[in-house]
Amino acid sequence: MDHKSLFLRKFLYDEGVDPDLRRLIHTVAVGGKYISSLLNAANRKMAGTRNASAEDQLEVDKQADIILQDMITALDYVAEYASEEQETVIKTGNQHGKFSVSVDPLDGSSLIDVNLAVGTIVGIHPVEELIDSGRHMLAALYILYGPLTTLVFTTGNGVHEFVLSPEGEFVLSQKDIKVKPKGKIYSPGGLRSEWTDAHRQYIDDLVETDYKLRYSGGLVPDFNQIIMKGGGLFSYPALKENPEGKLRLLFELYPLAFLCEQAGGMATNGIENILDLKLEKIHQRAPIYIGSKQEVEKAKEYIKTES
Ligand code: AFP
Repeated sequence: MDHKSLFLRKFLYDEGVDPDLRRLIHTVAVGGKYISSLLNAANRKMAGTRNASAEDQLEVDKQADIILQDMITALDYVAEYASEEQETVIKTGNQHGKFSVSVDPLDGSSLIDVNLAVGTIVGIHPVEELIDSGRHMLAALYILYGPLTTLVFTTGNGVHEFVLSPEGEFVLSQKDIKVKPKGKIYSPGGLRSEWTDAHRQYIDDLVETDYKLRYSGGLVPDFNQIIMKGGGLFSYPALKENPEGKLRLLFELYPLAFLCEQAGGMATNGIENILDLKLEKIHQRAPIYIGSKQEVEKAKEYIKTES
């Protein structure tokens, strides 16, 4: 490793990030290392069976949730832990708790058995704001478990990517990542037969203007590709039978919307900005169009014809 490599902890310190927020982000990063090694263990295909010590093999997404819950709730400045894997918010009872943390421990876990990339998504809110909107977020990050394990985060001062080195450190790989006003790739979301007319017309417009289809079925790798390829459009739309779509506002959409806006992009449910949507319940879903401003604005034009 180049001796000038910038580790995550040093980068956060140099950026002047609040010390407790620095420690929380680093704790999540360490949890990501444990999850990365969990995914590389052969036993992931043995879930539902019993290991040598007759312990039940948990699904990896539940194992990932246990890792992150144990590490995050042990921090005395964390007040609440909300997980996509759990029905209710865990209140730590910490007297000095100042952060509420939302976690999608392992998004896309159904893709693991076909060896496709999956990810962890984390949002960090001031304790008094978790169940409100996304506008007060202090930090957002995702960890992508692919050929490399990468961590992409923002604390409201740009978007930066770190890669997990063989030595086990997250090392800065890209600083101040930006999304261009217009991209070349799109992810349409859902089943075509379930799309509304407005969504279908919008996607057909992108196809007719030579956008390339990029869709793995994993939100984190698909969104990461939009960010790292400099732009484009990811969508999971309102569906005829499910007008709220599939993706969860608190656990998935708020963090990615914060990251995308920090990278100069945009995120909407077709009508309002994602970060302005009011959260009424923790497993609330919402449609999403996220990525380059031009594509997202165009989506709003199509969707408003339907509302
Ligand atoms: P799983 O977590 O059940 O694998 O779903 C992954 C996901 O929530 C998200 O990662 C994808 O963007 C979306 O589903 C893909 O959904 P479709 O398979 O309906 O396109």
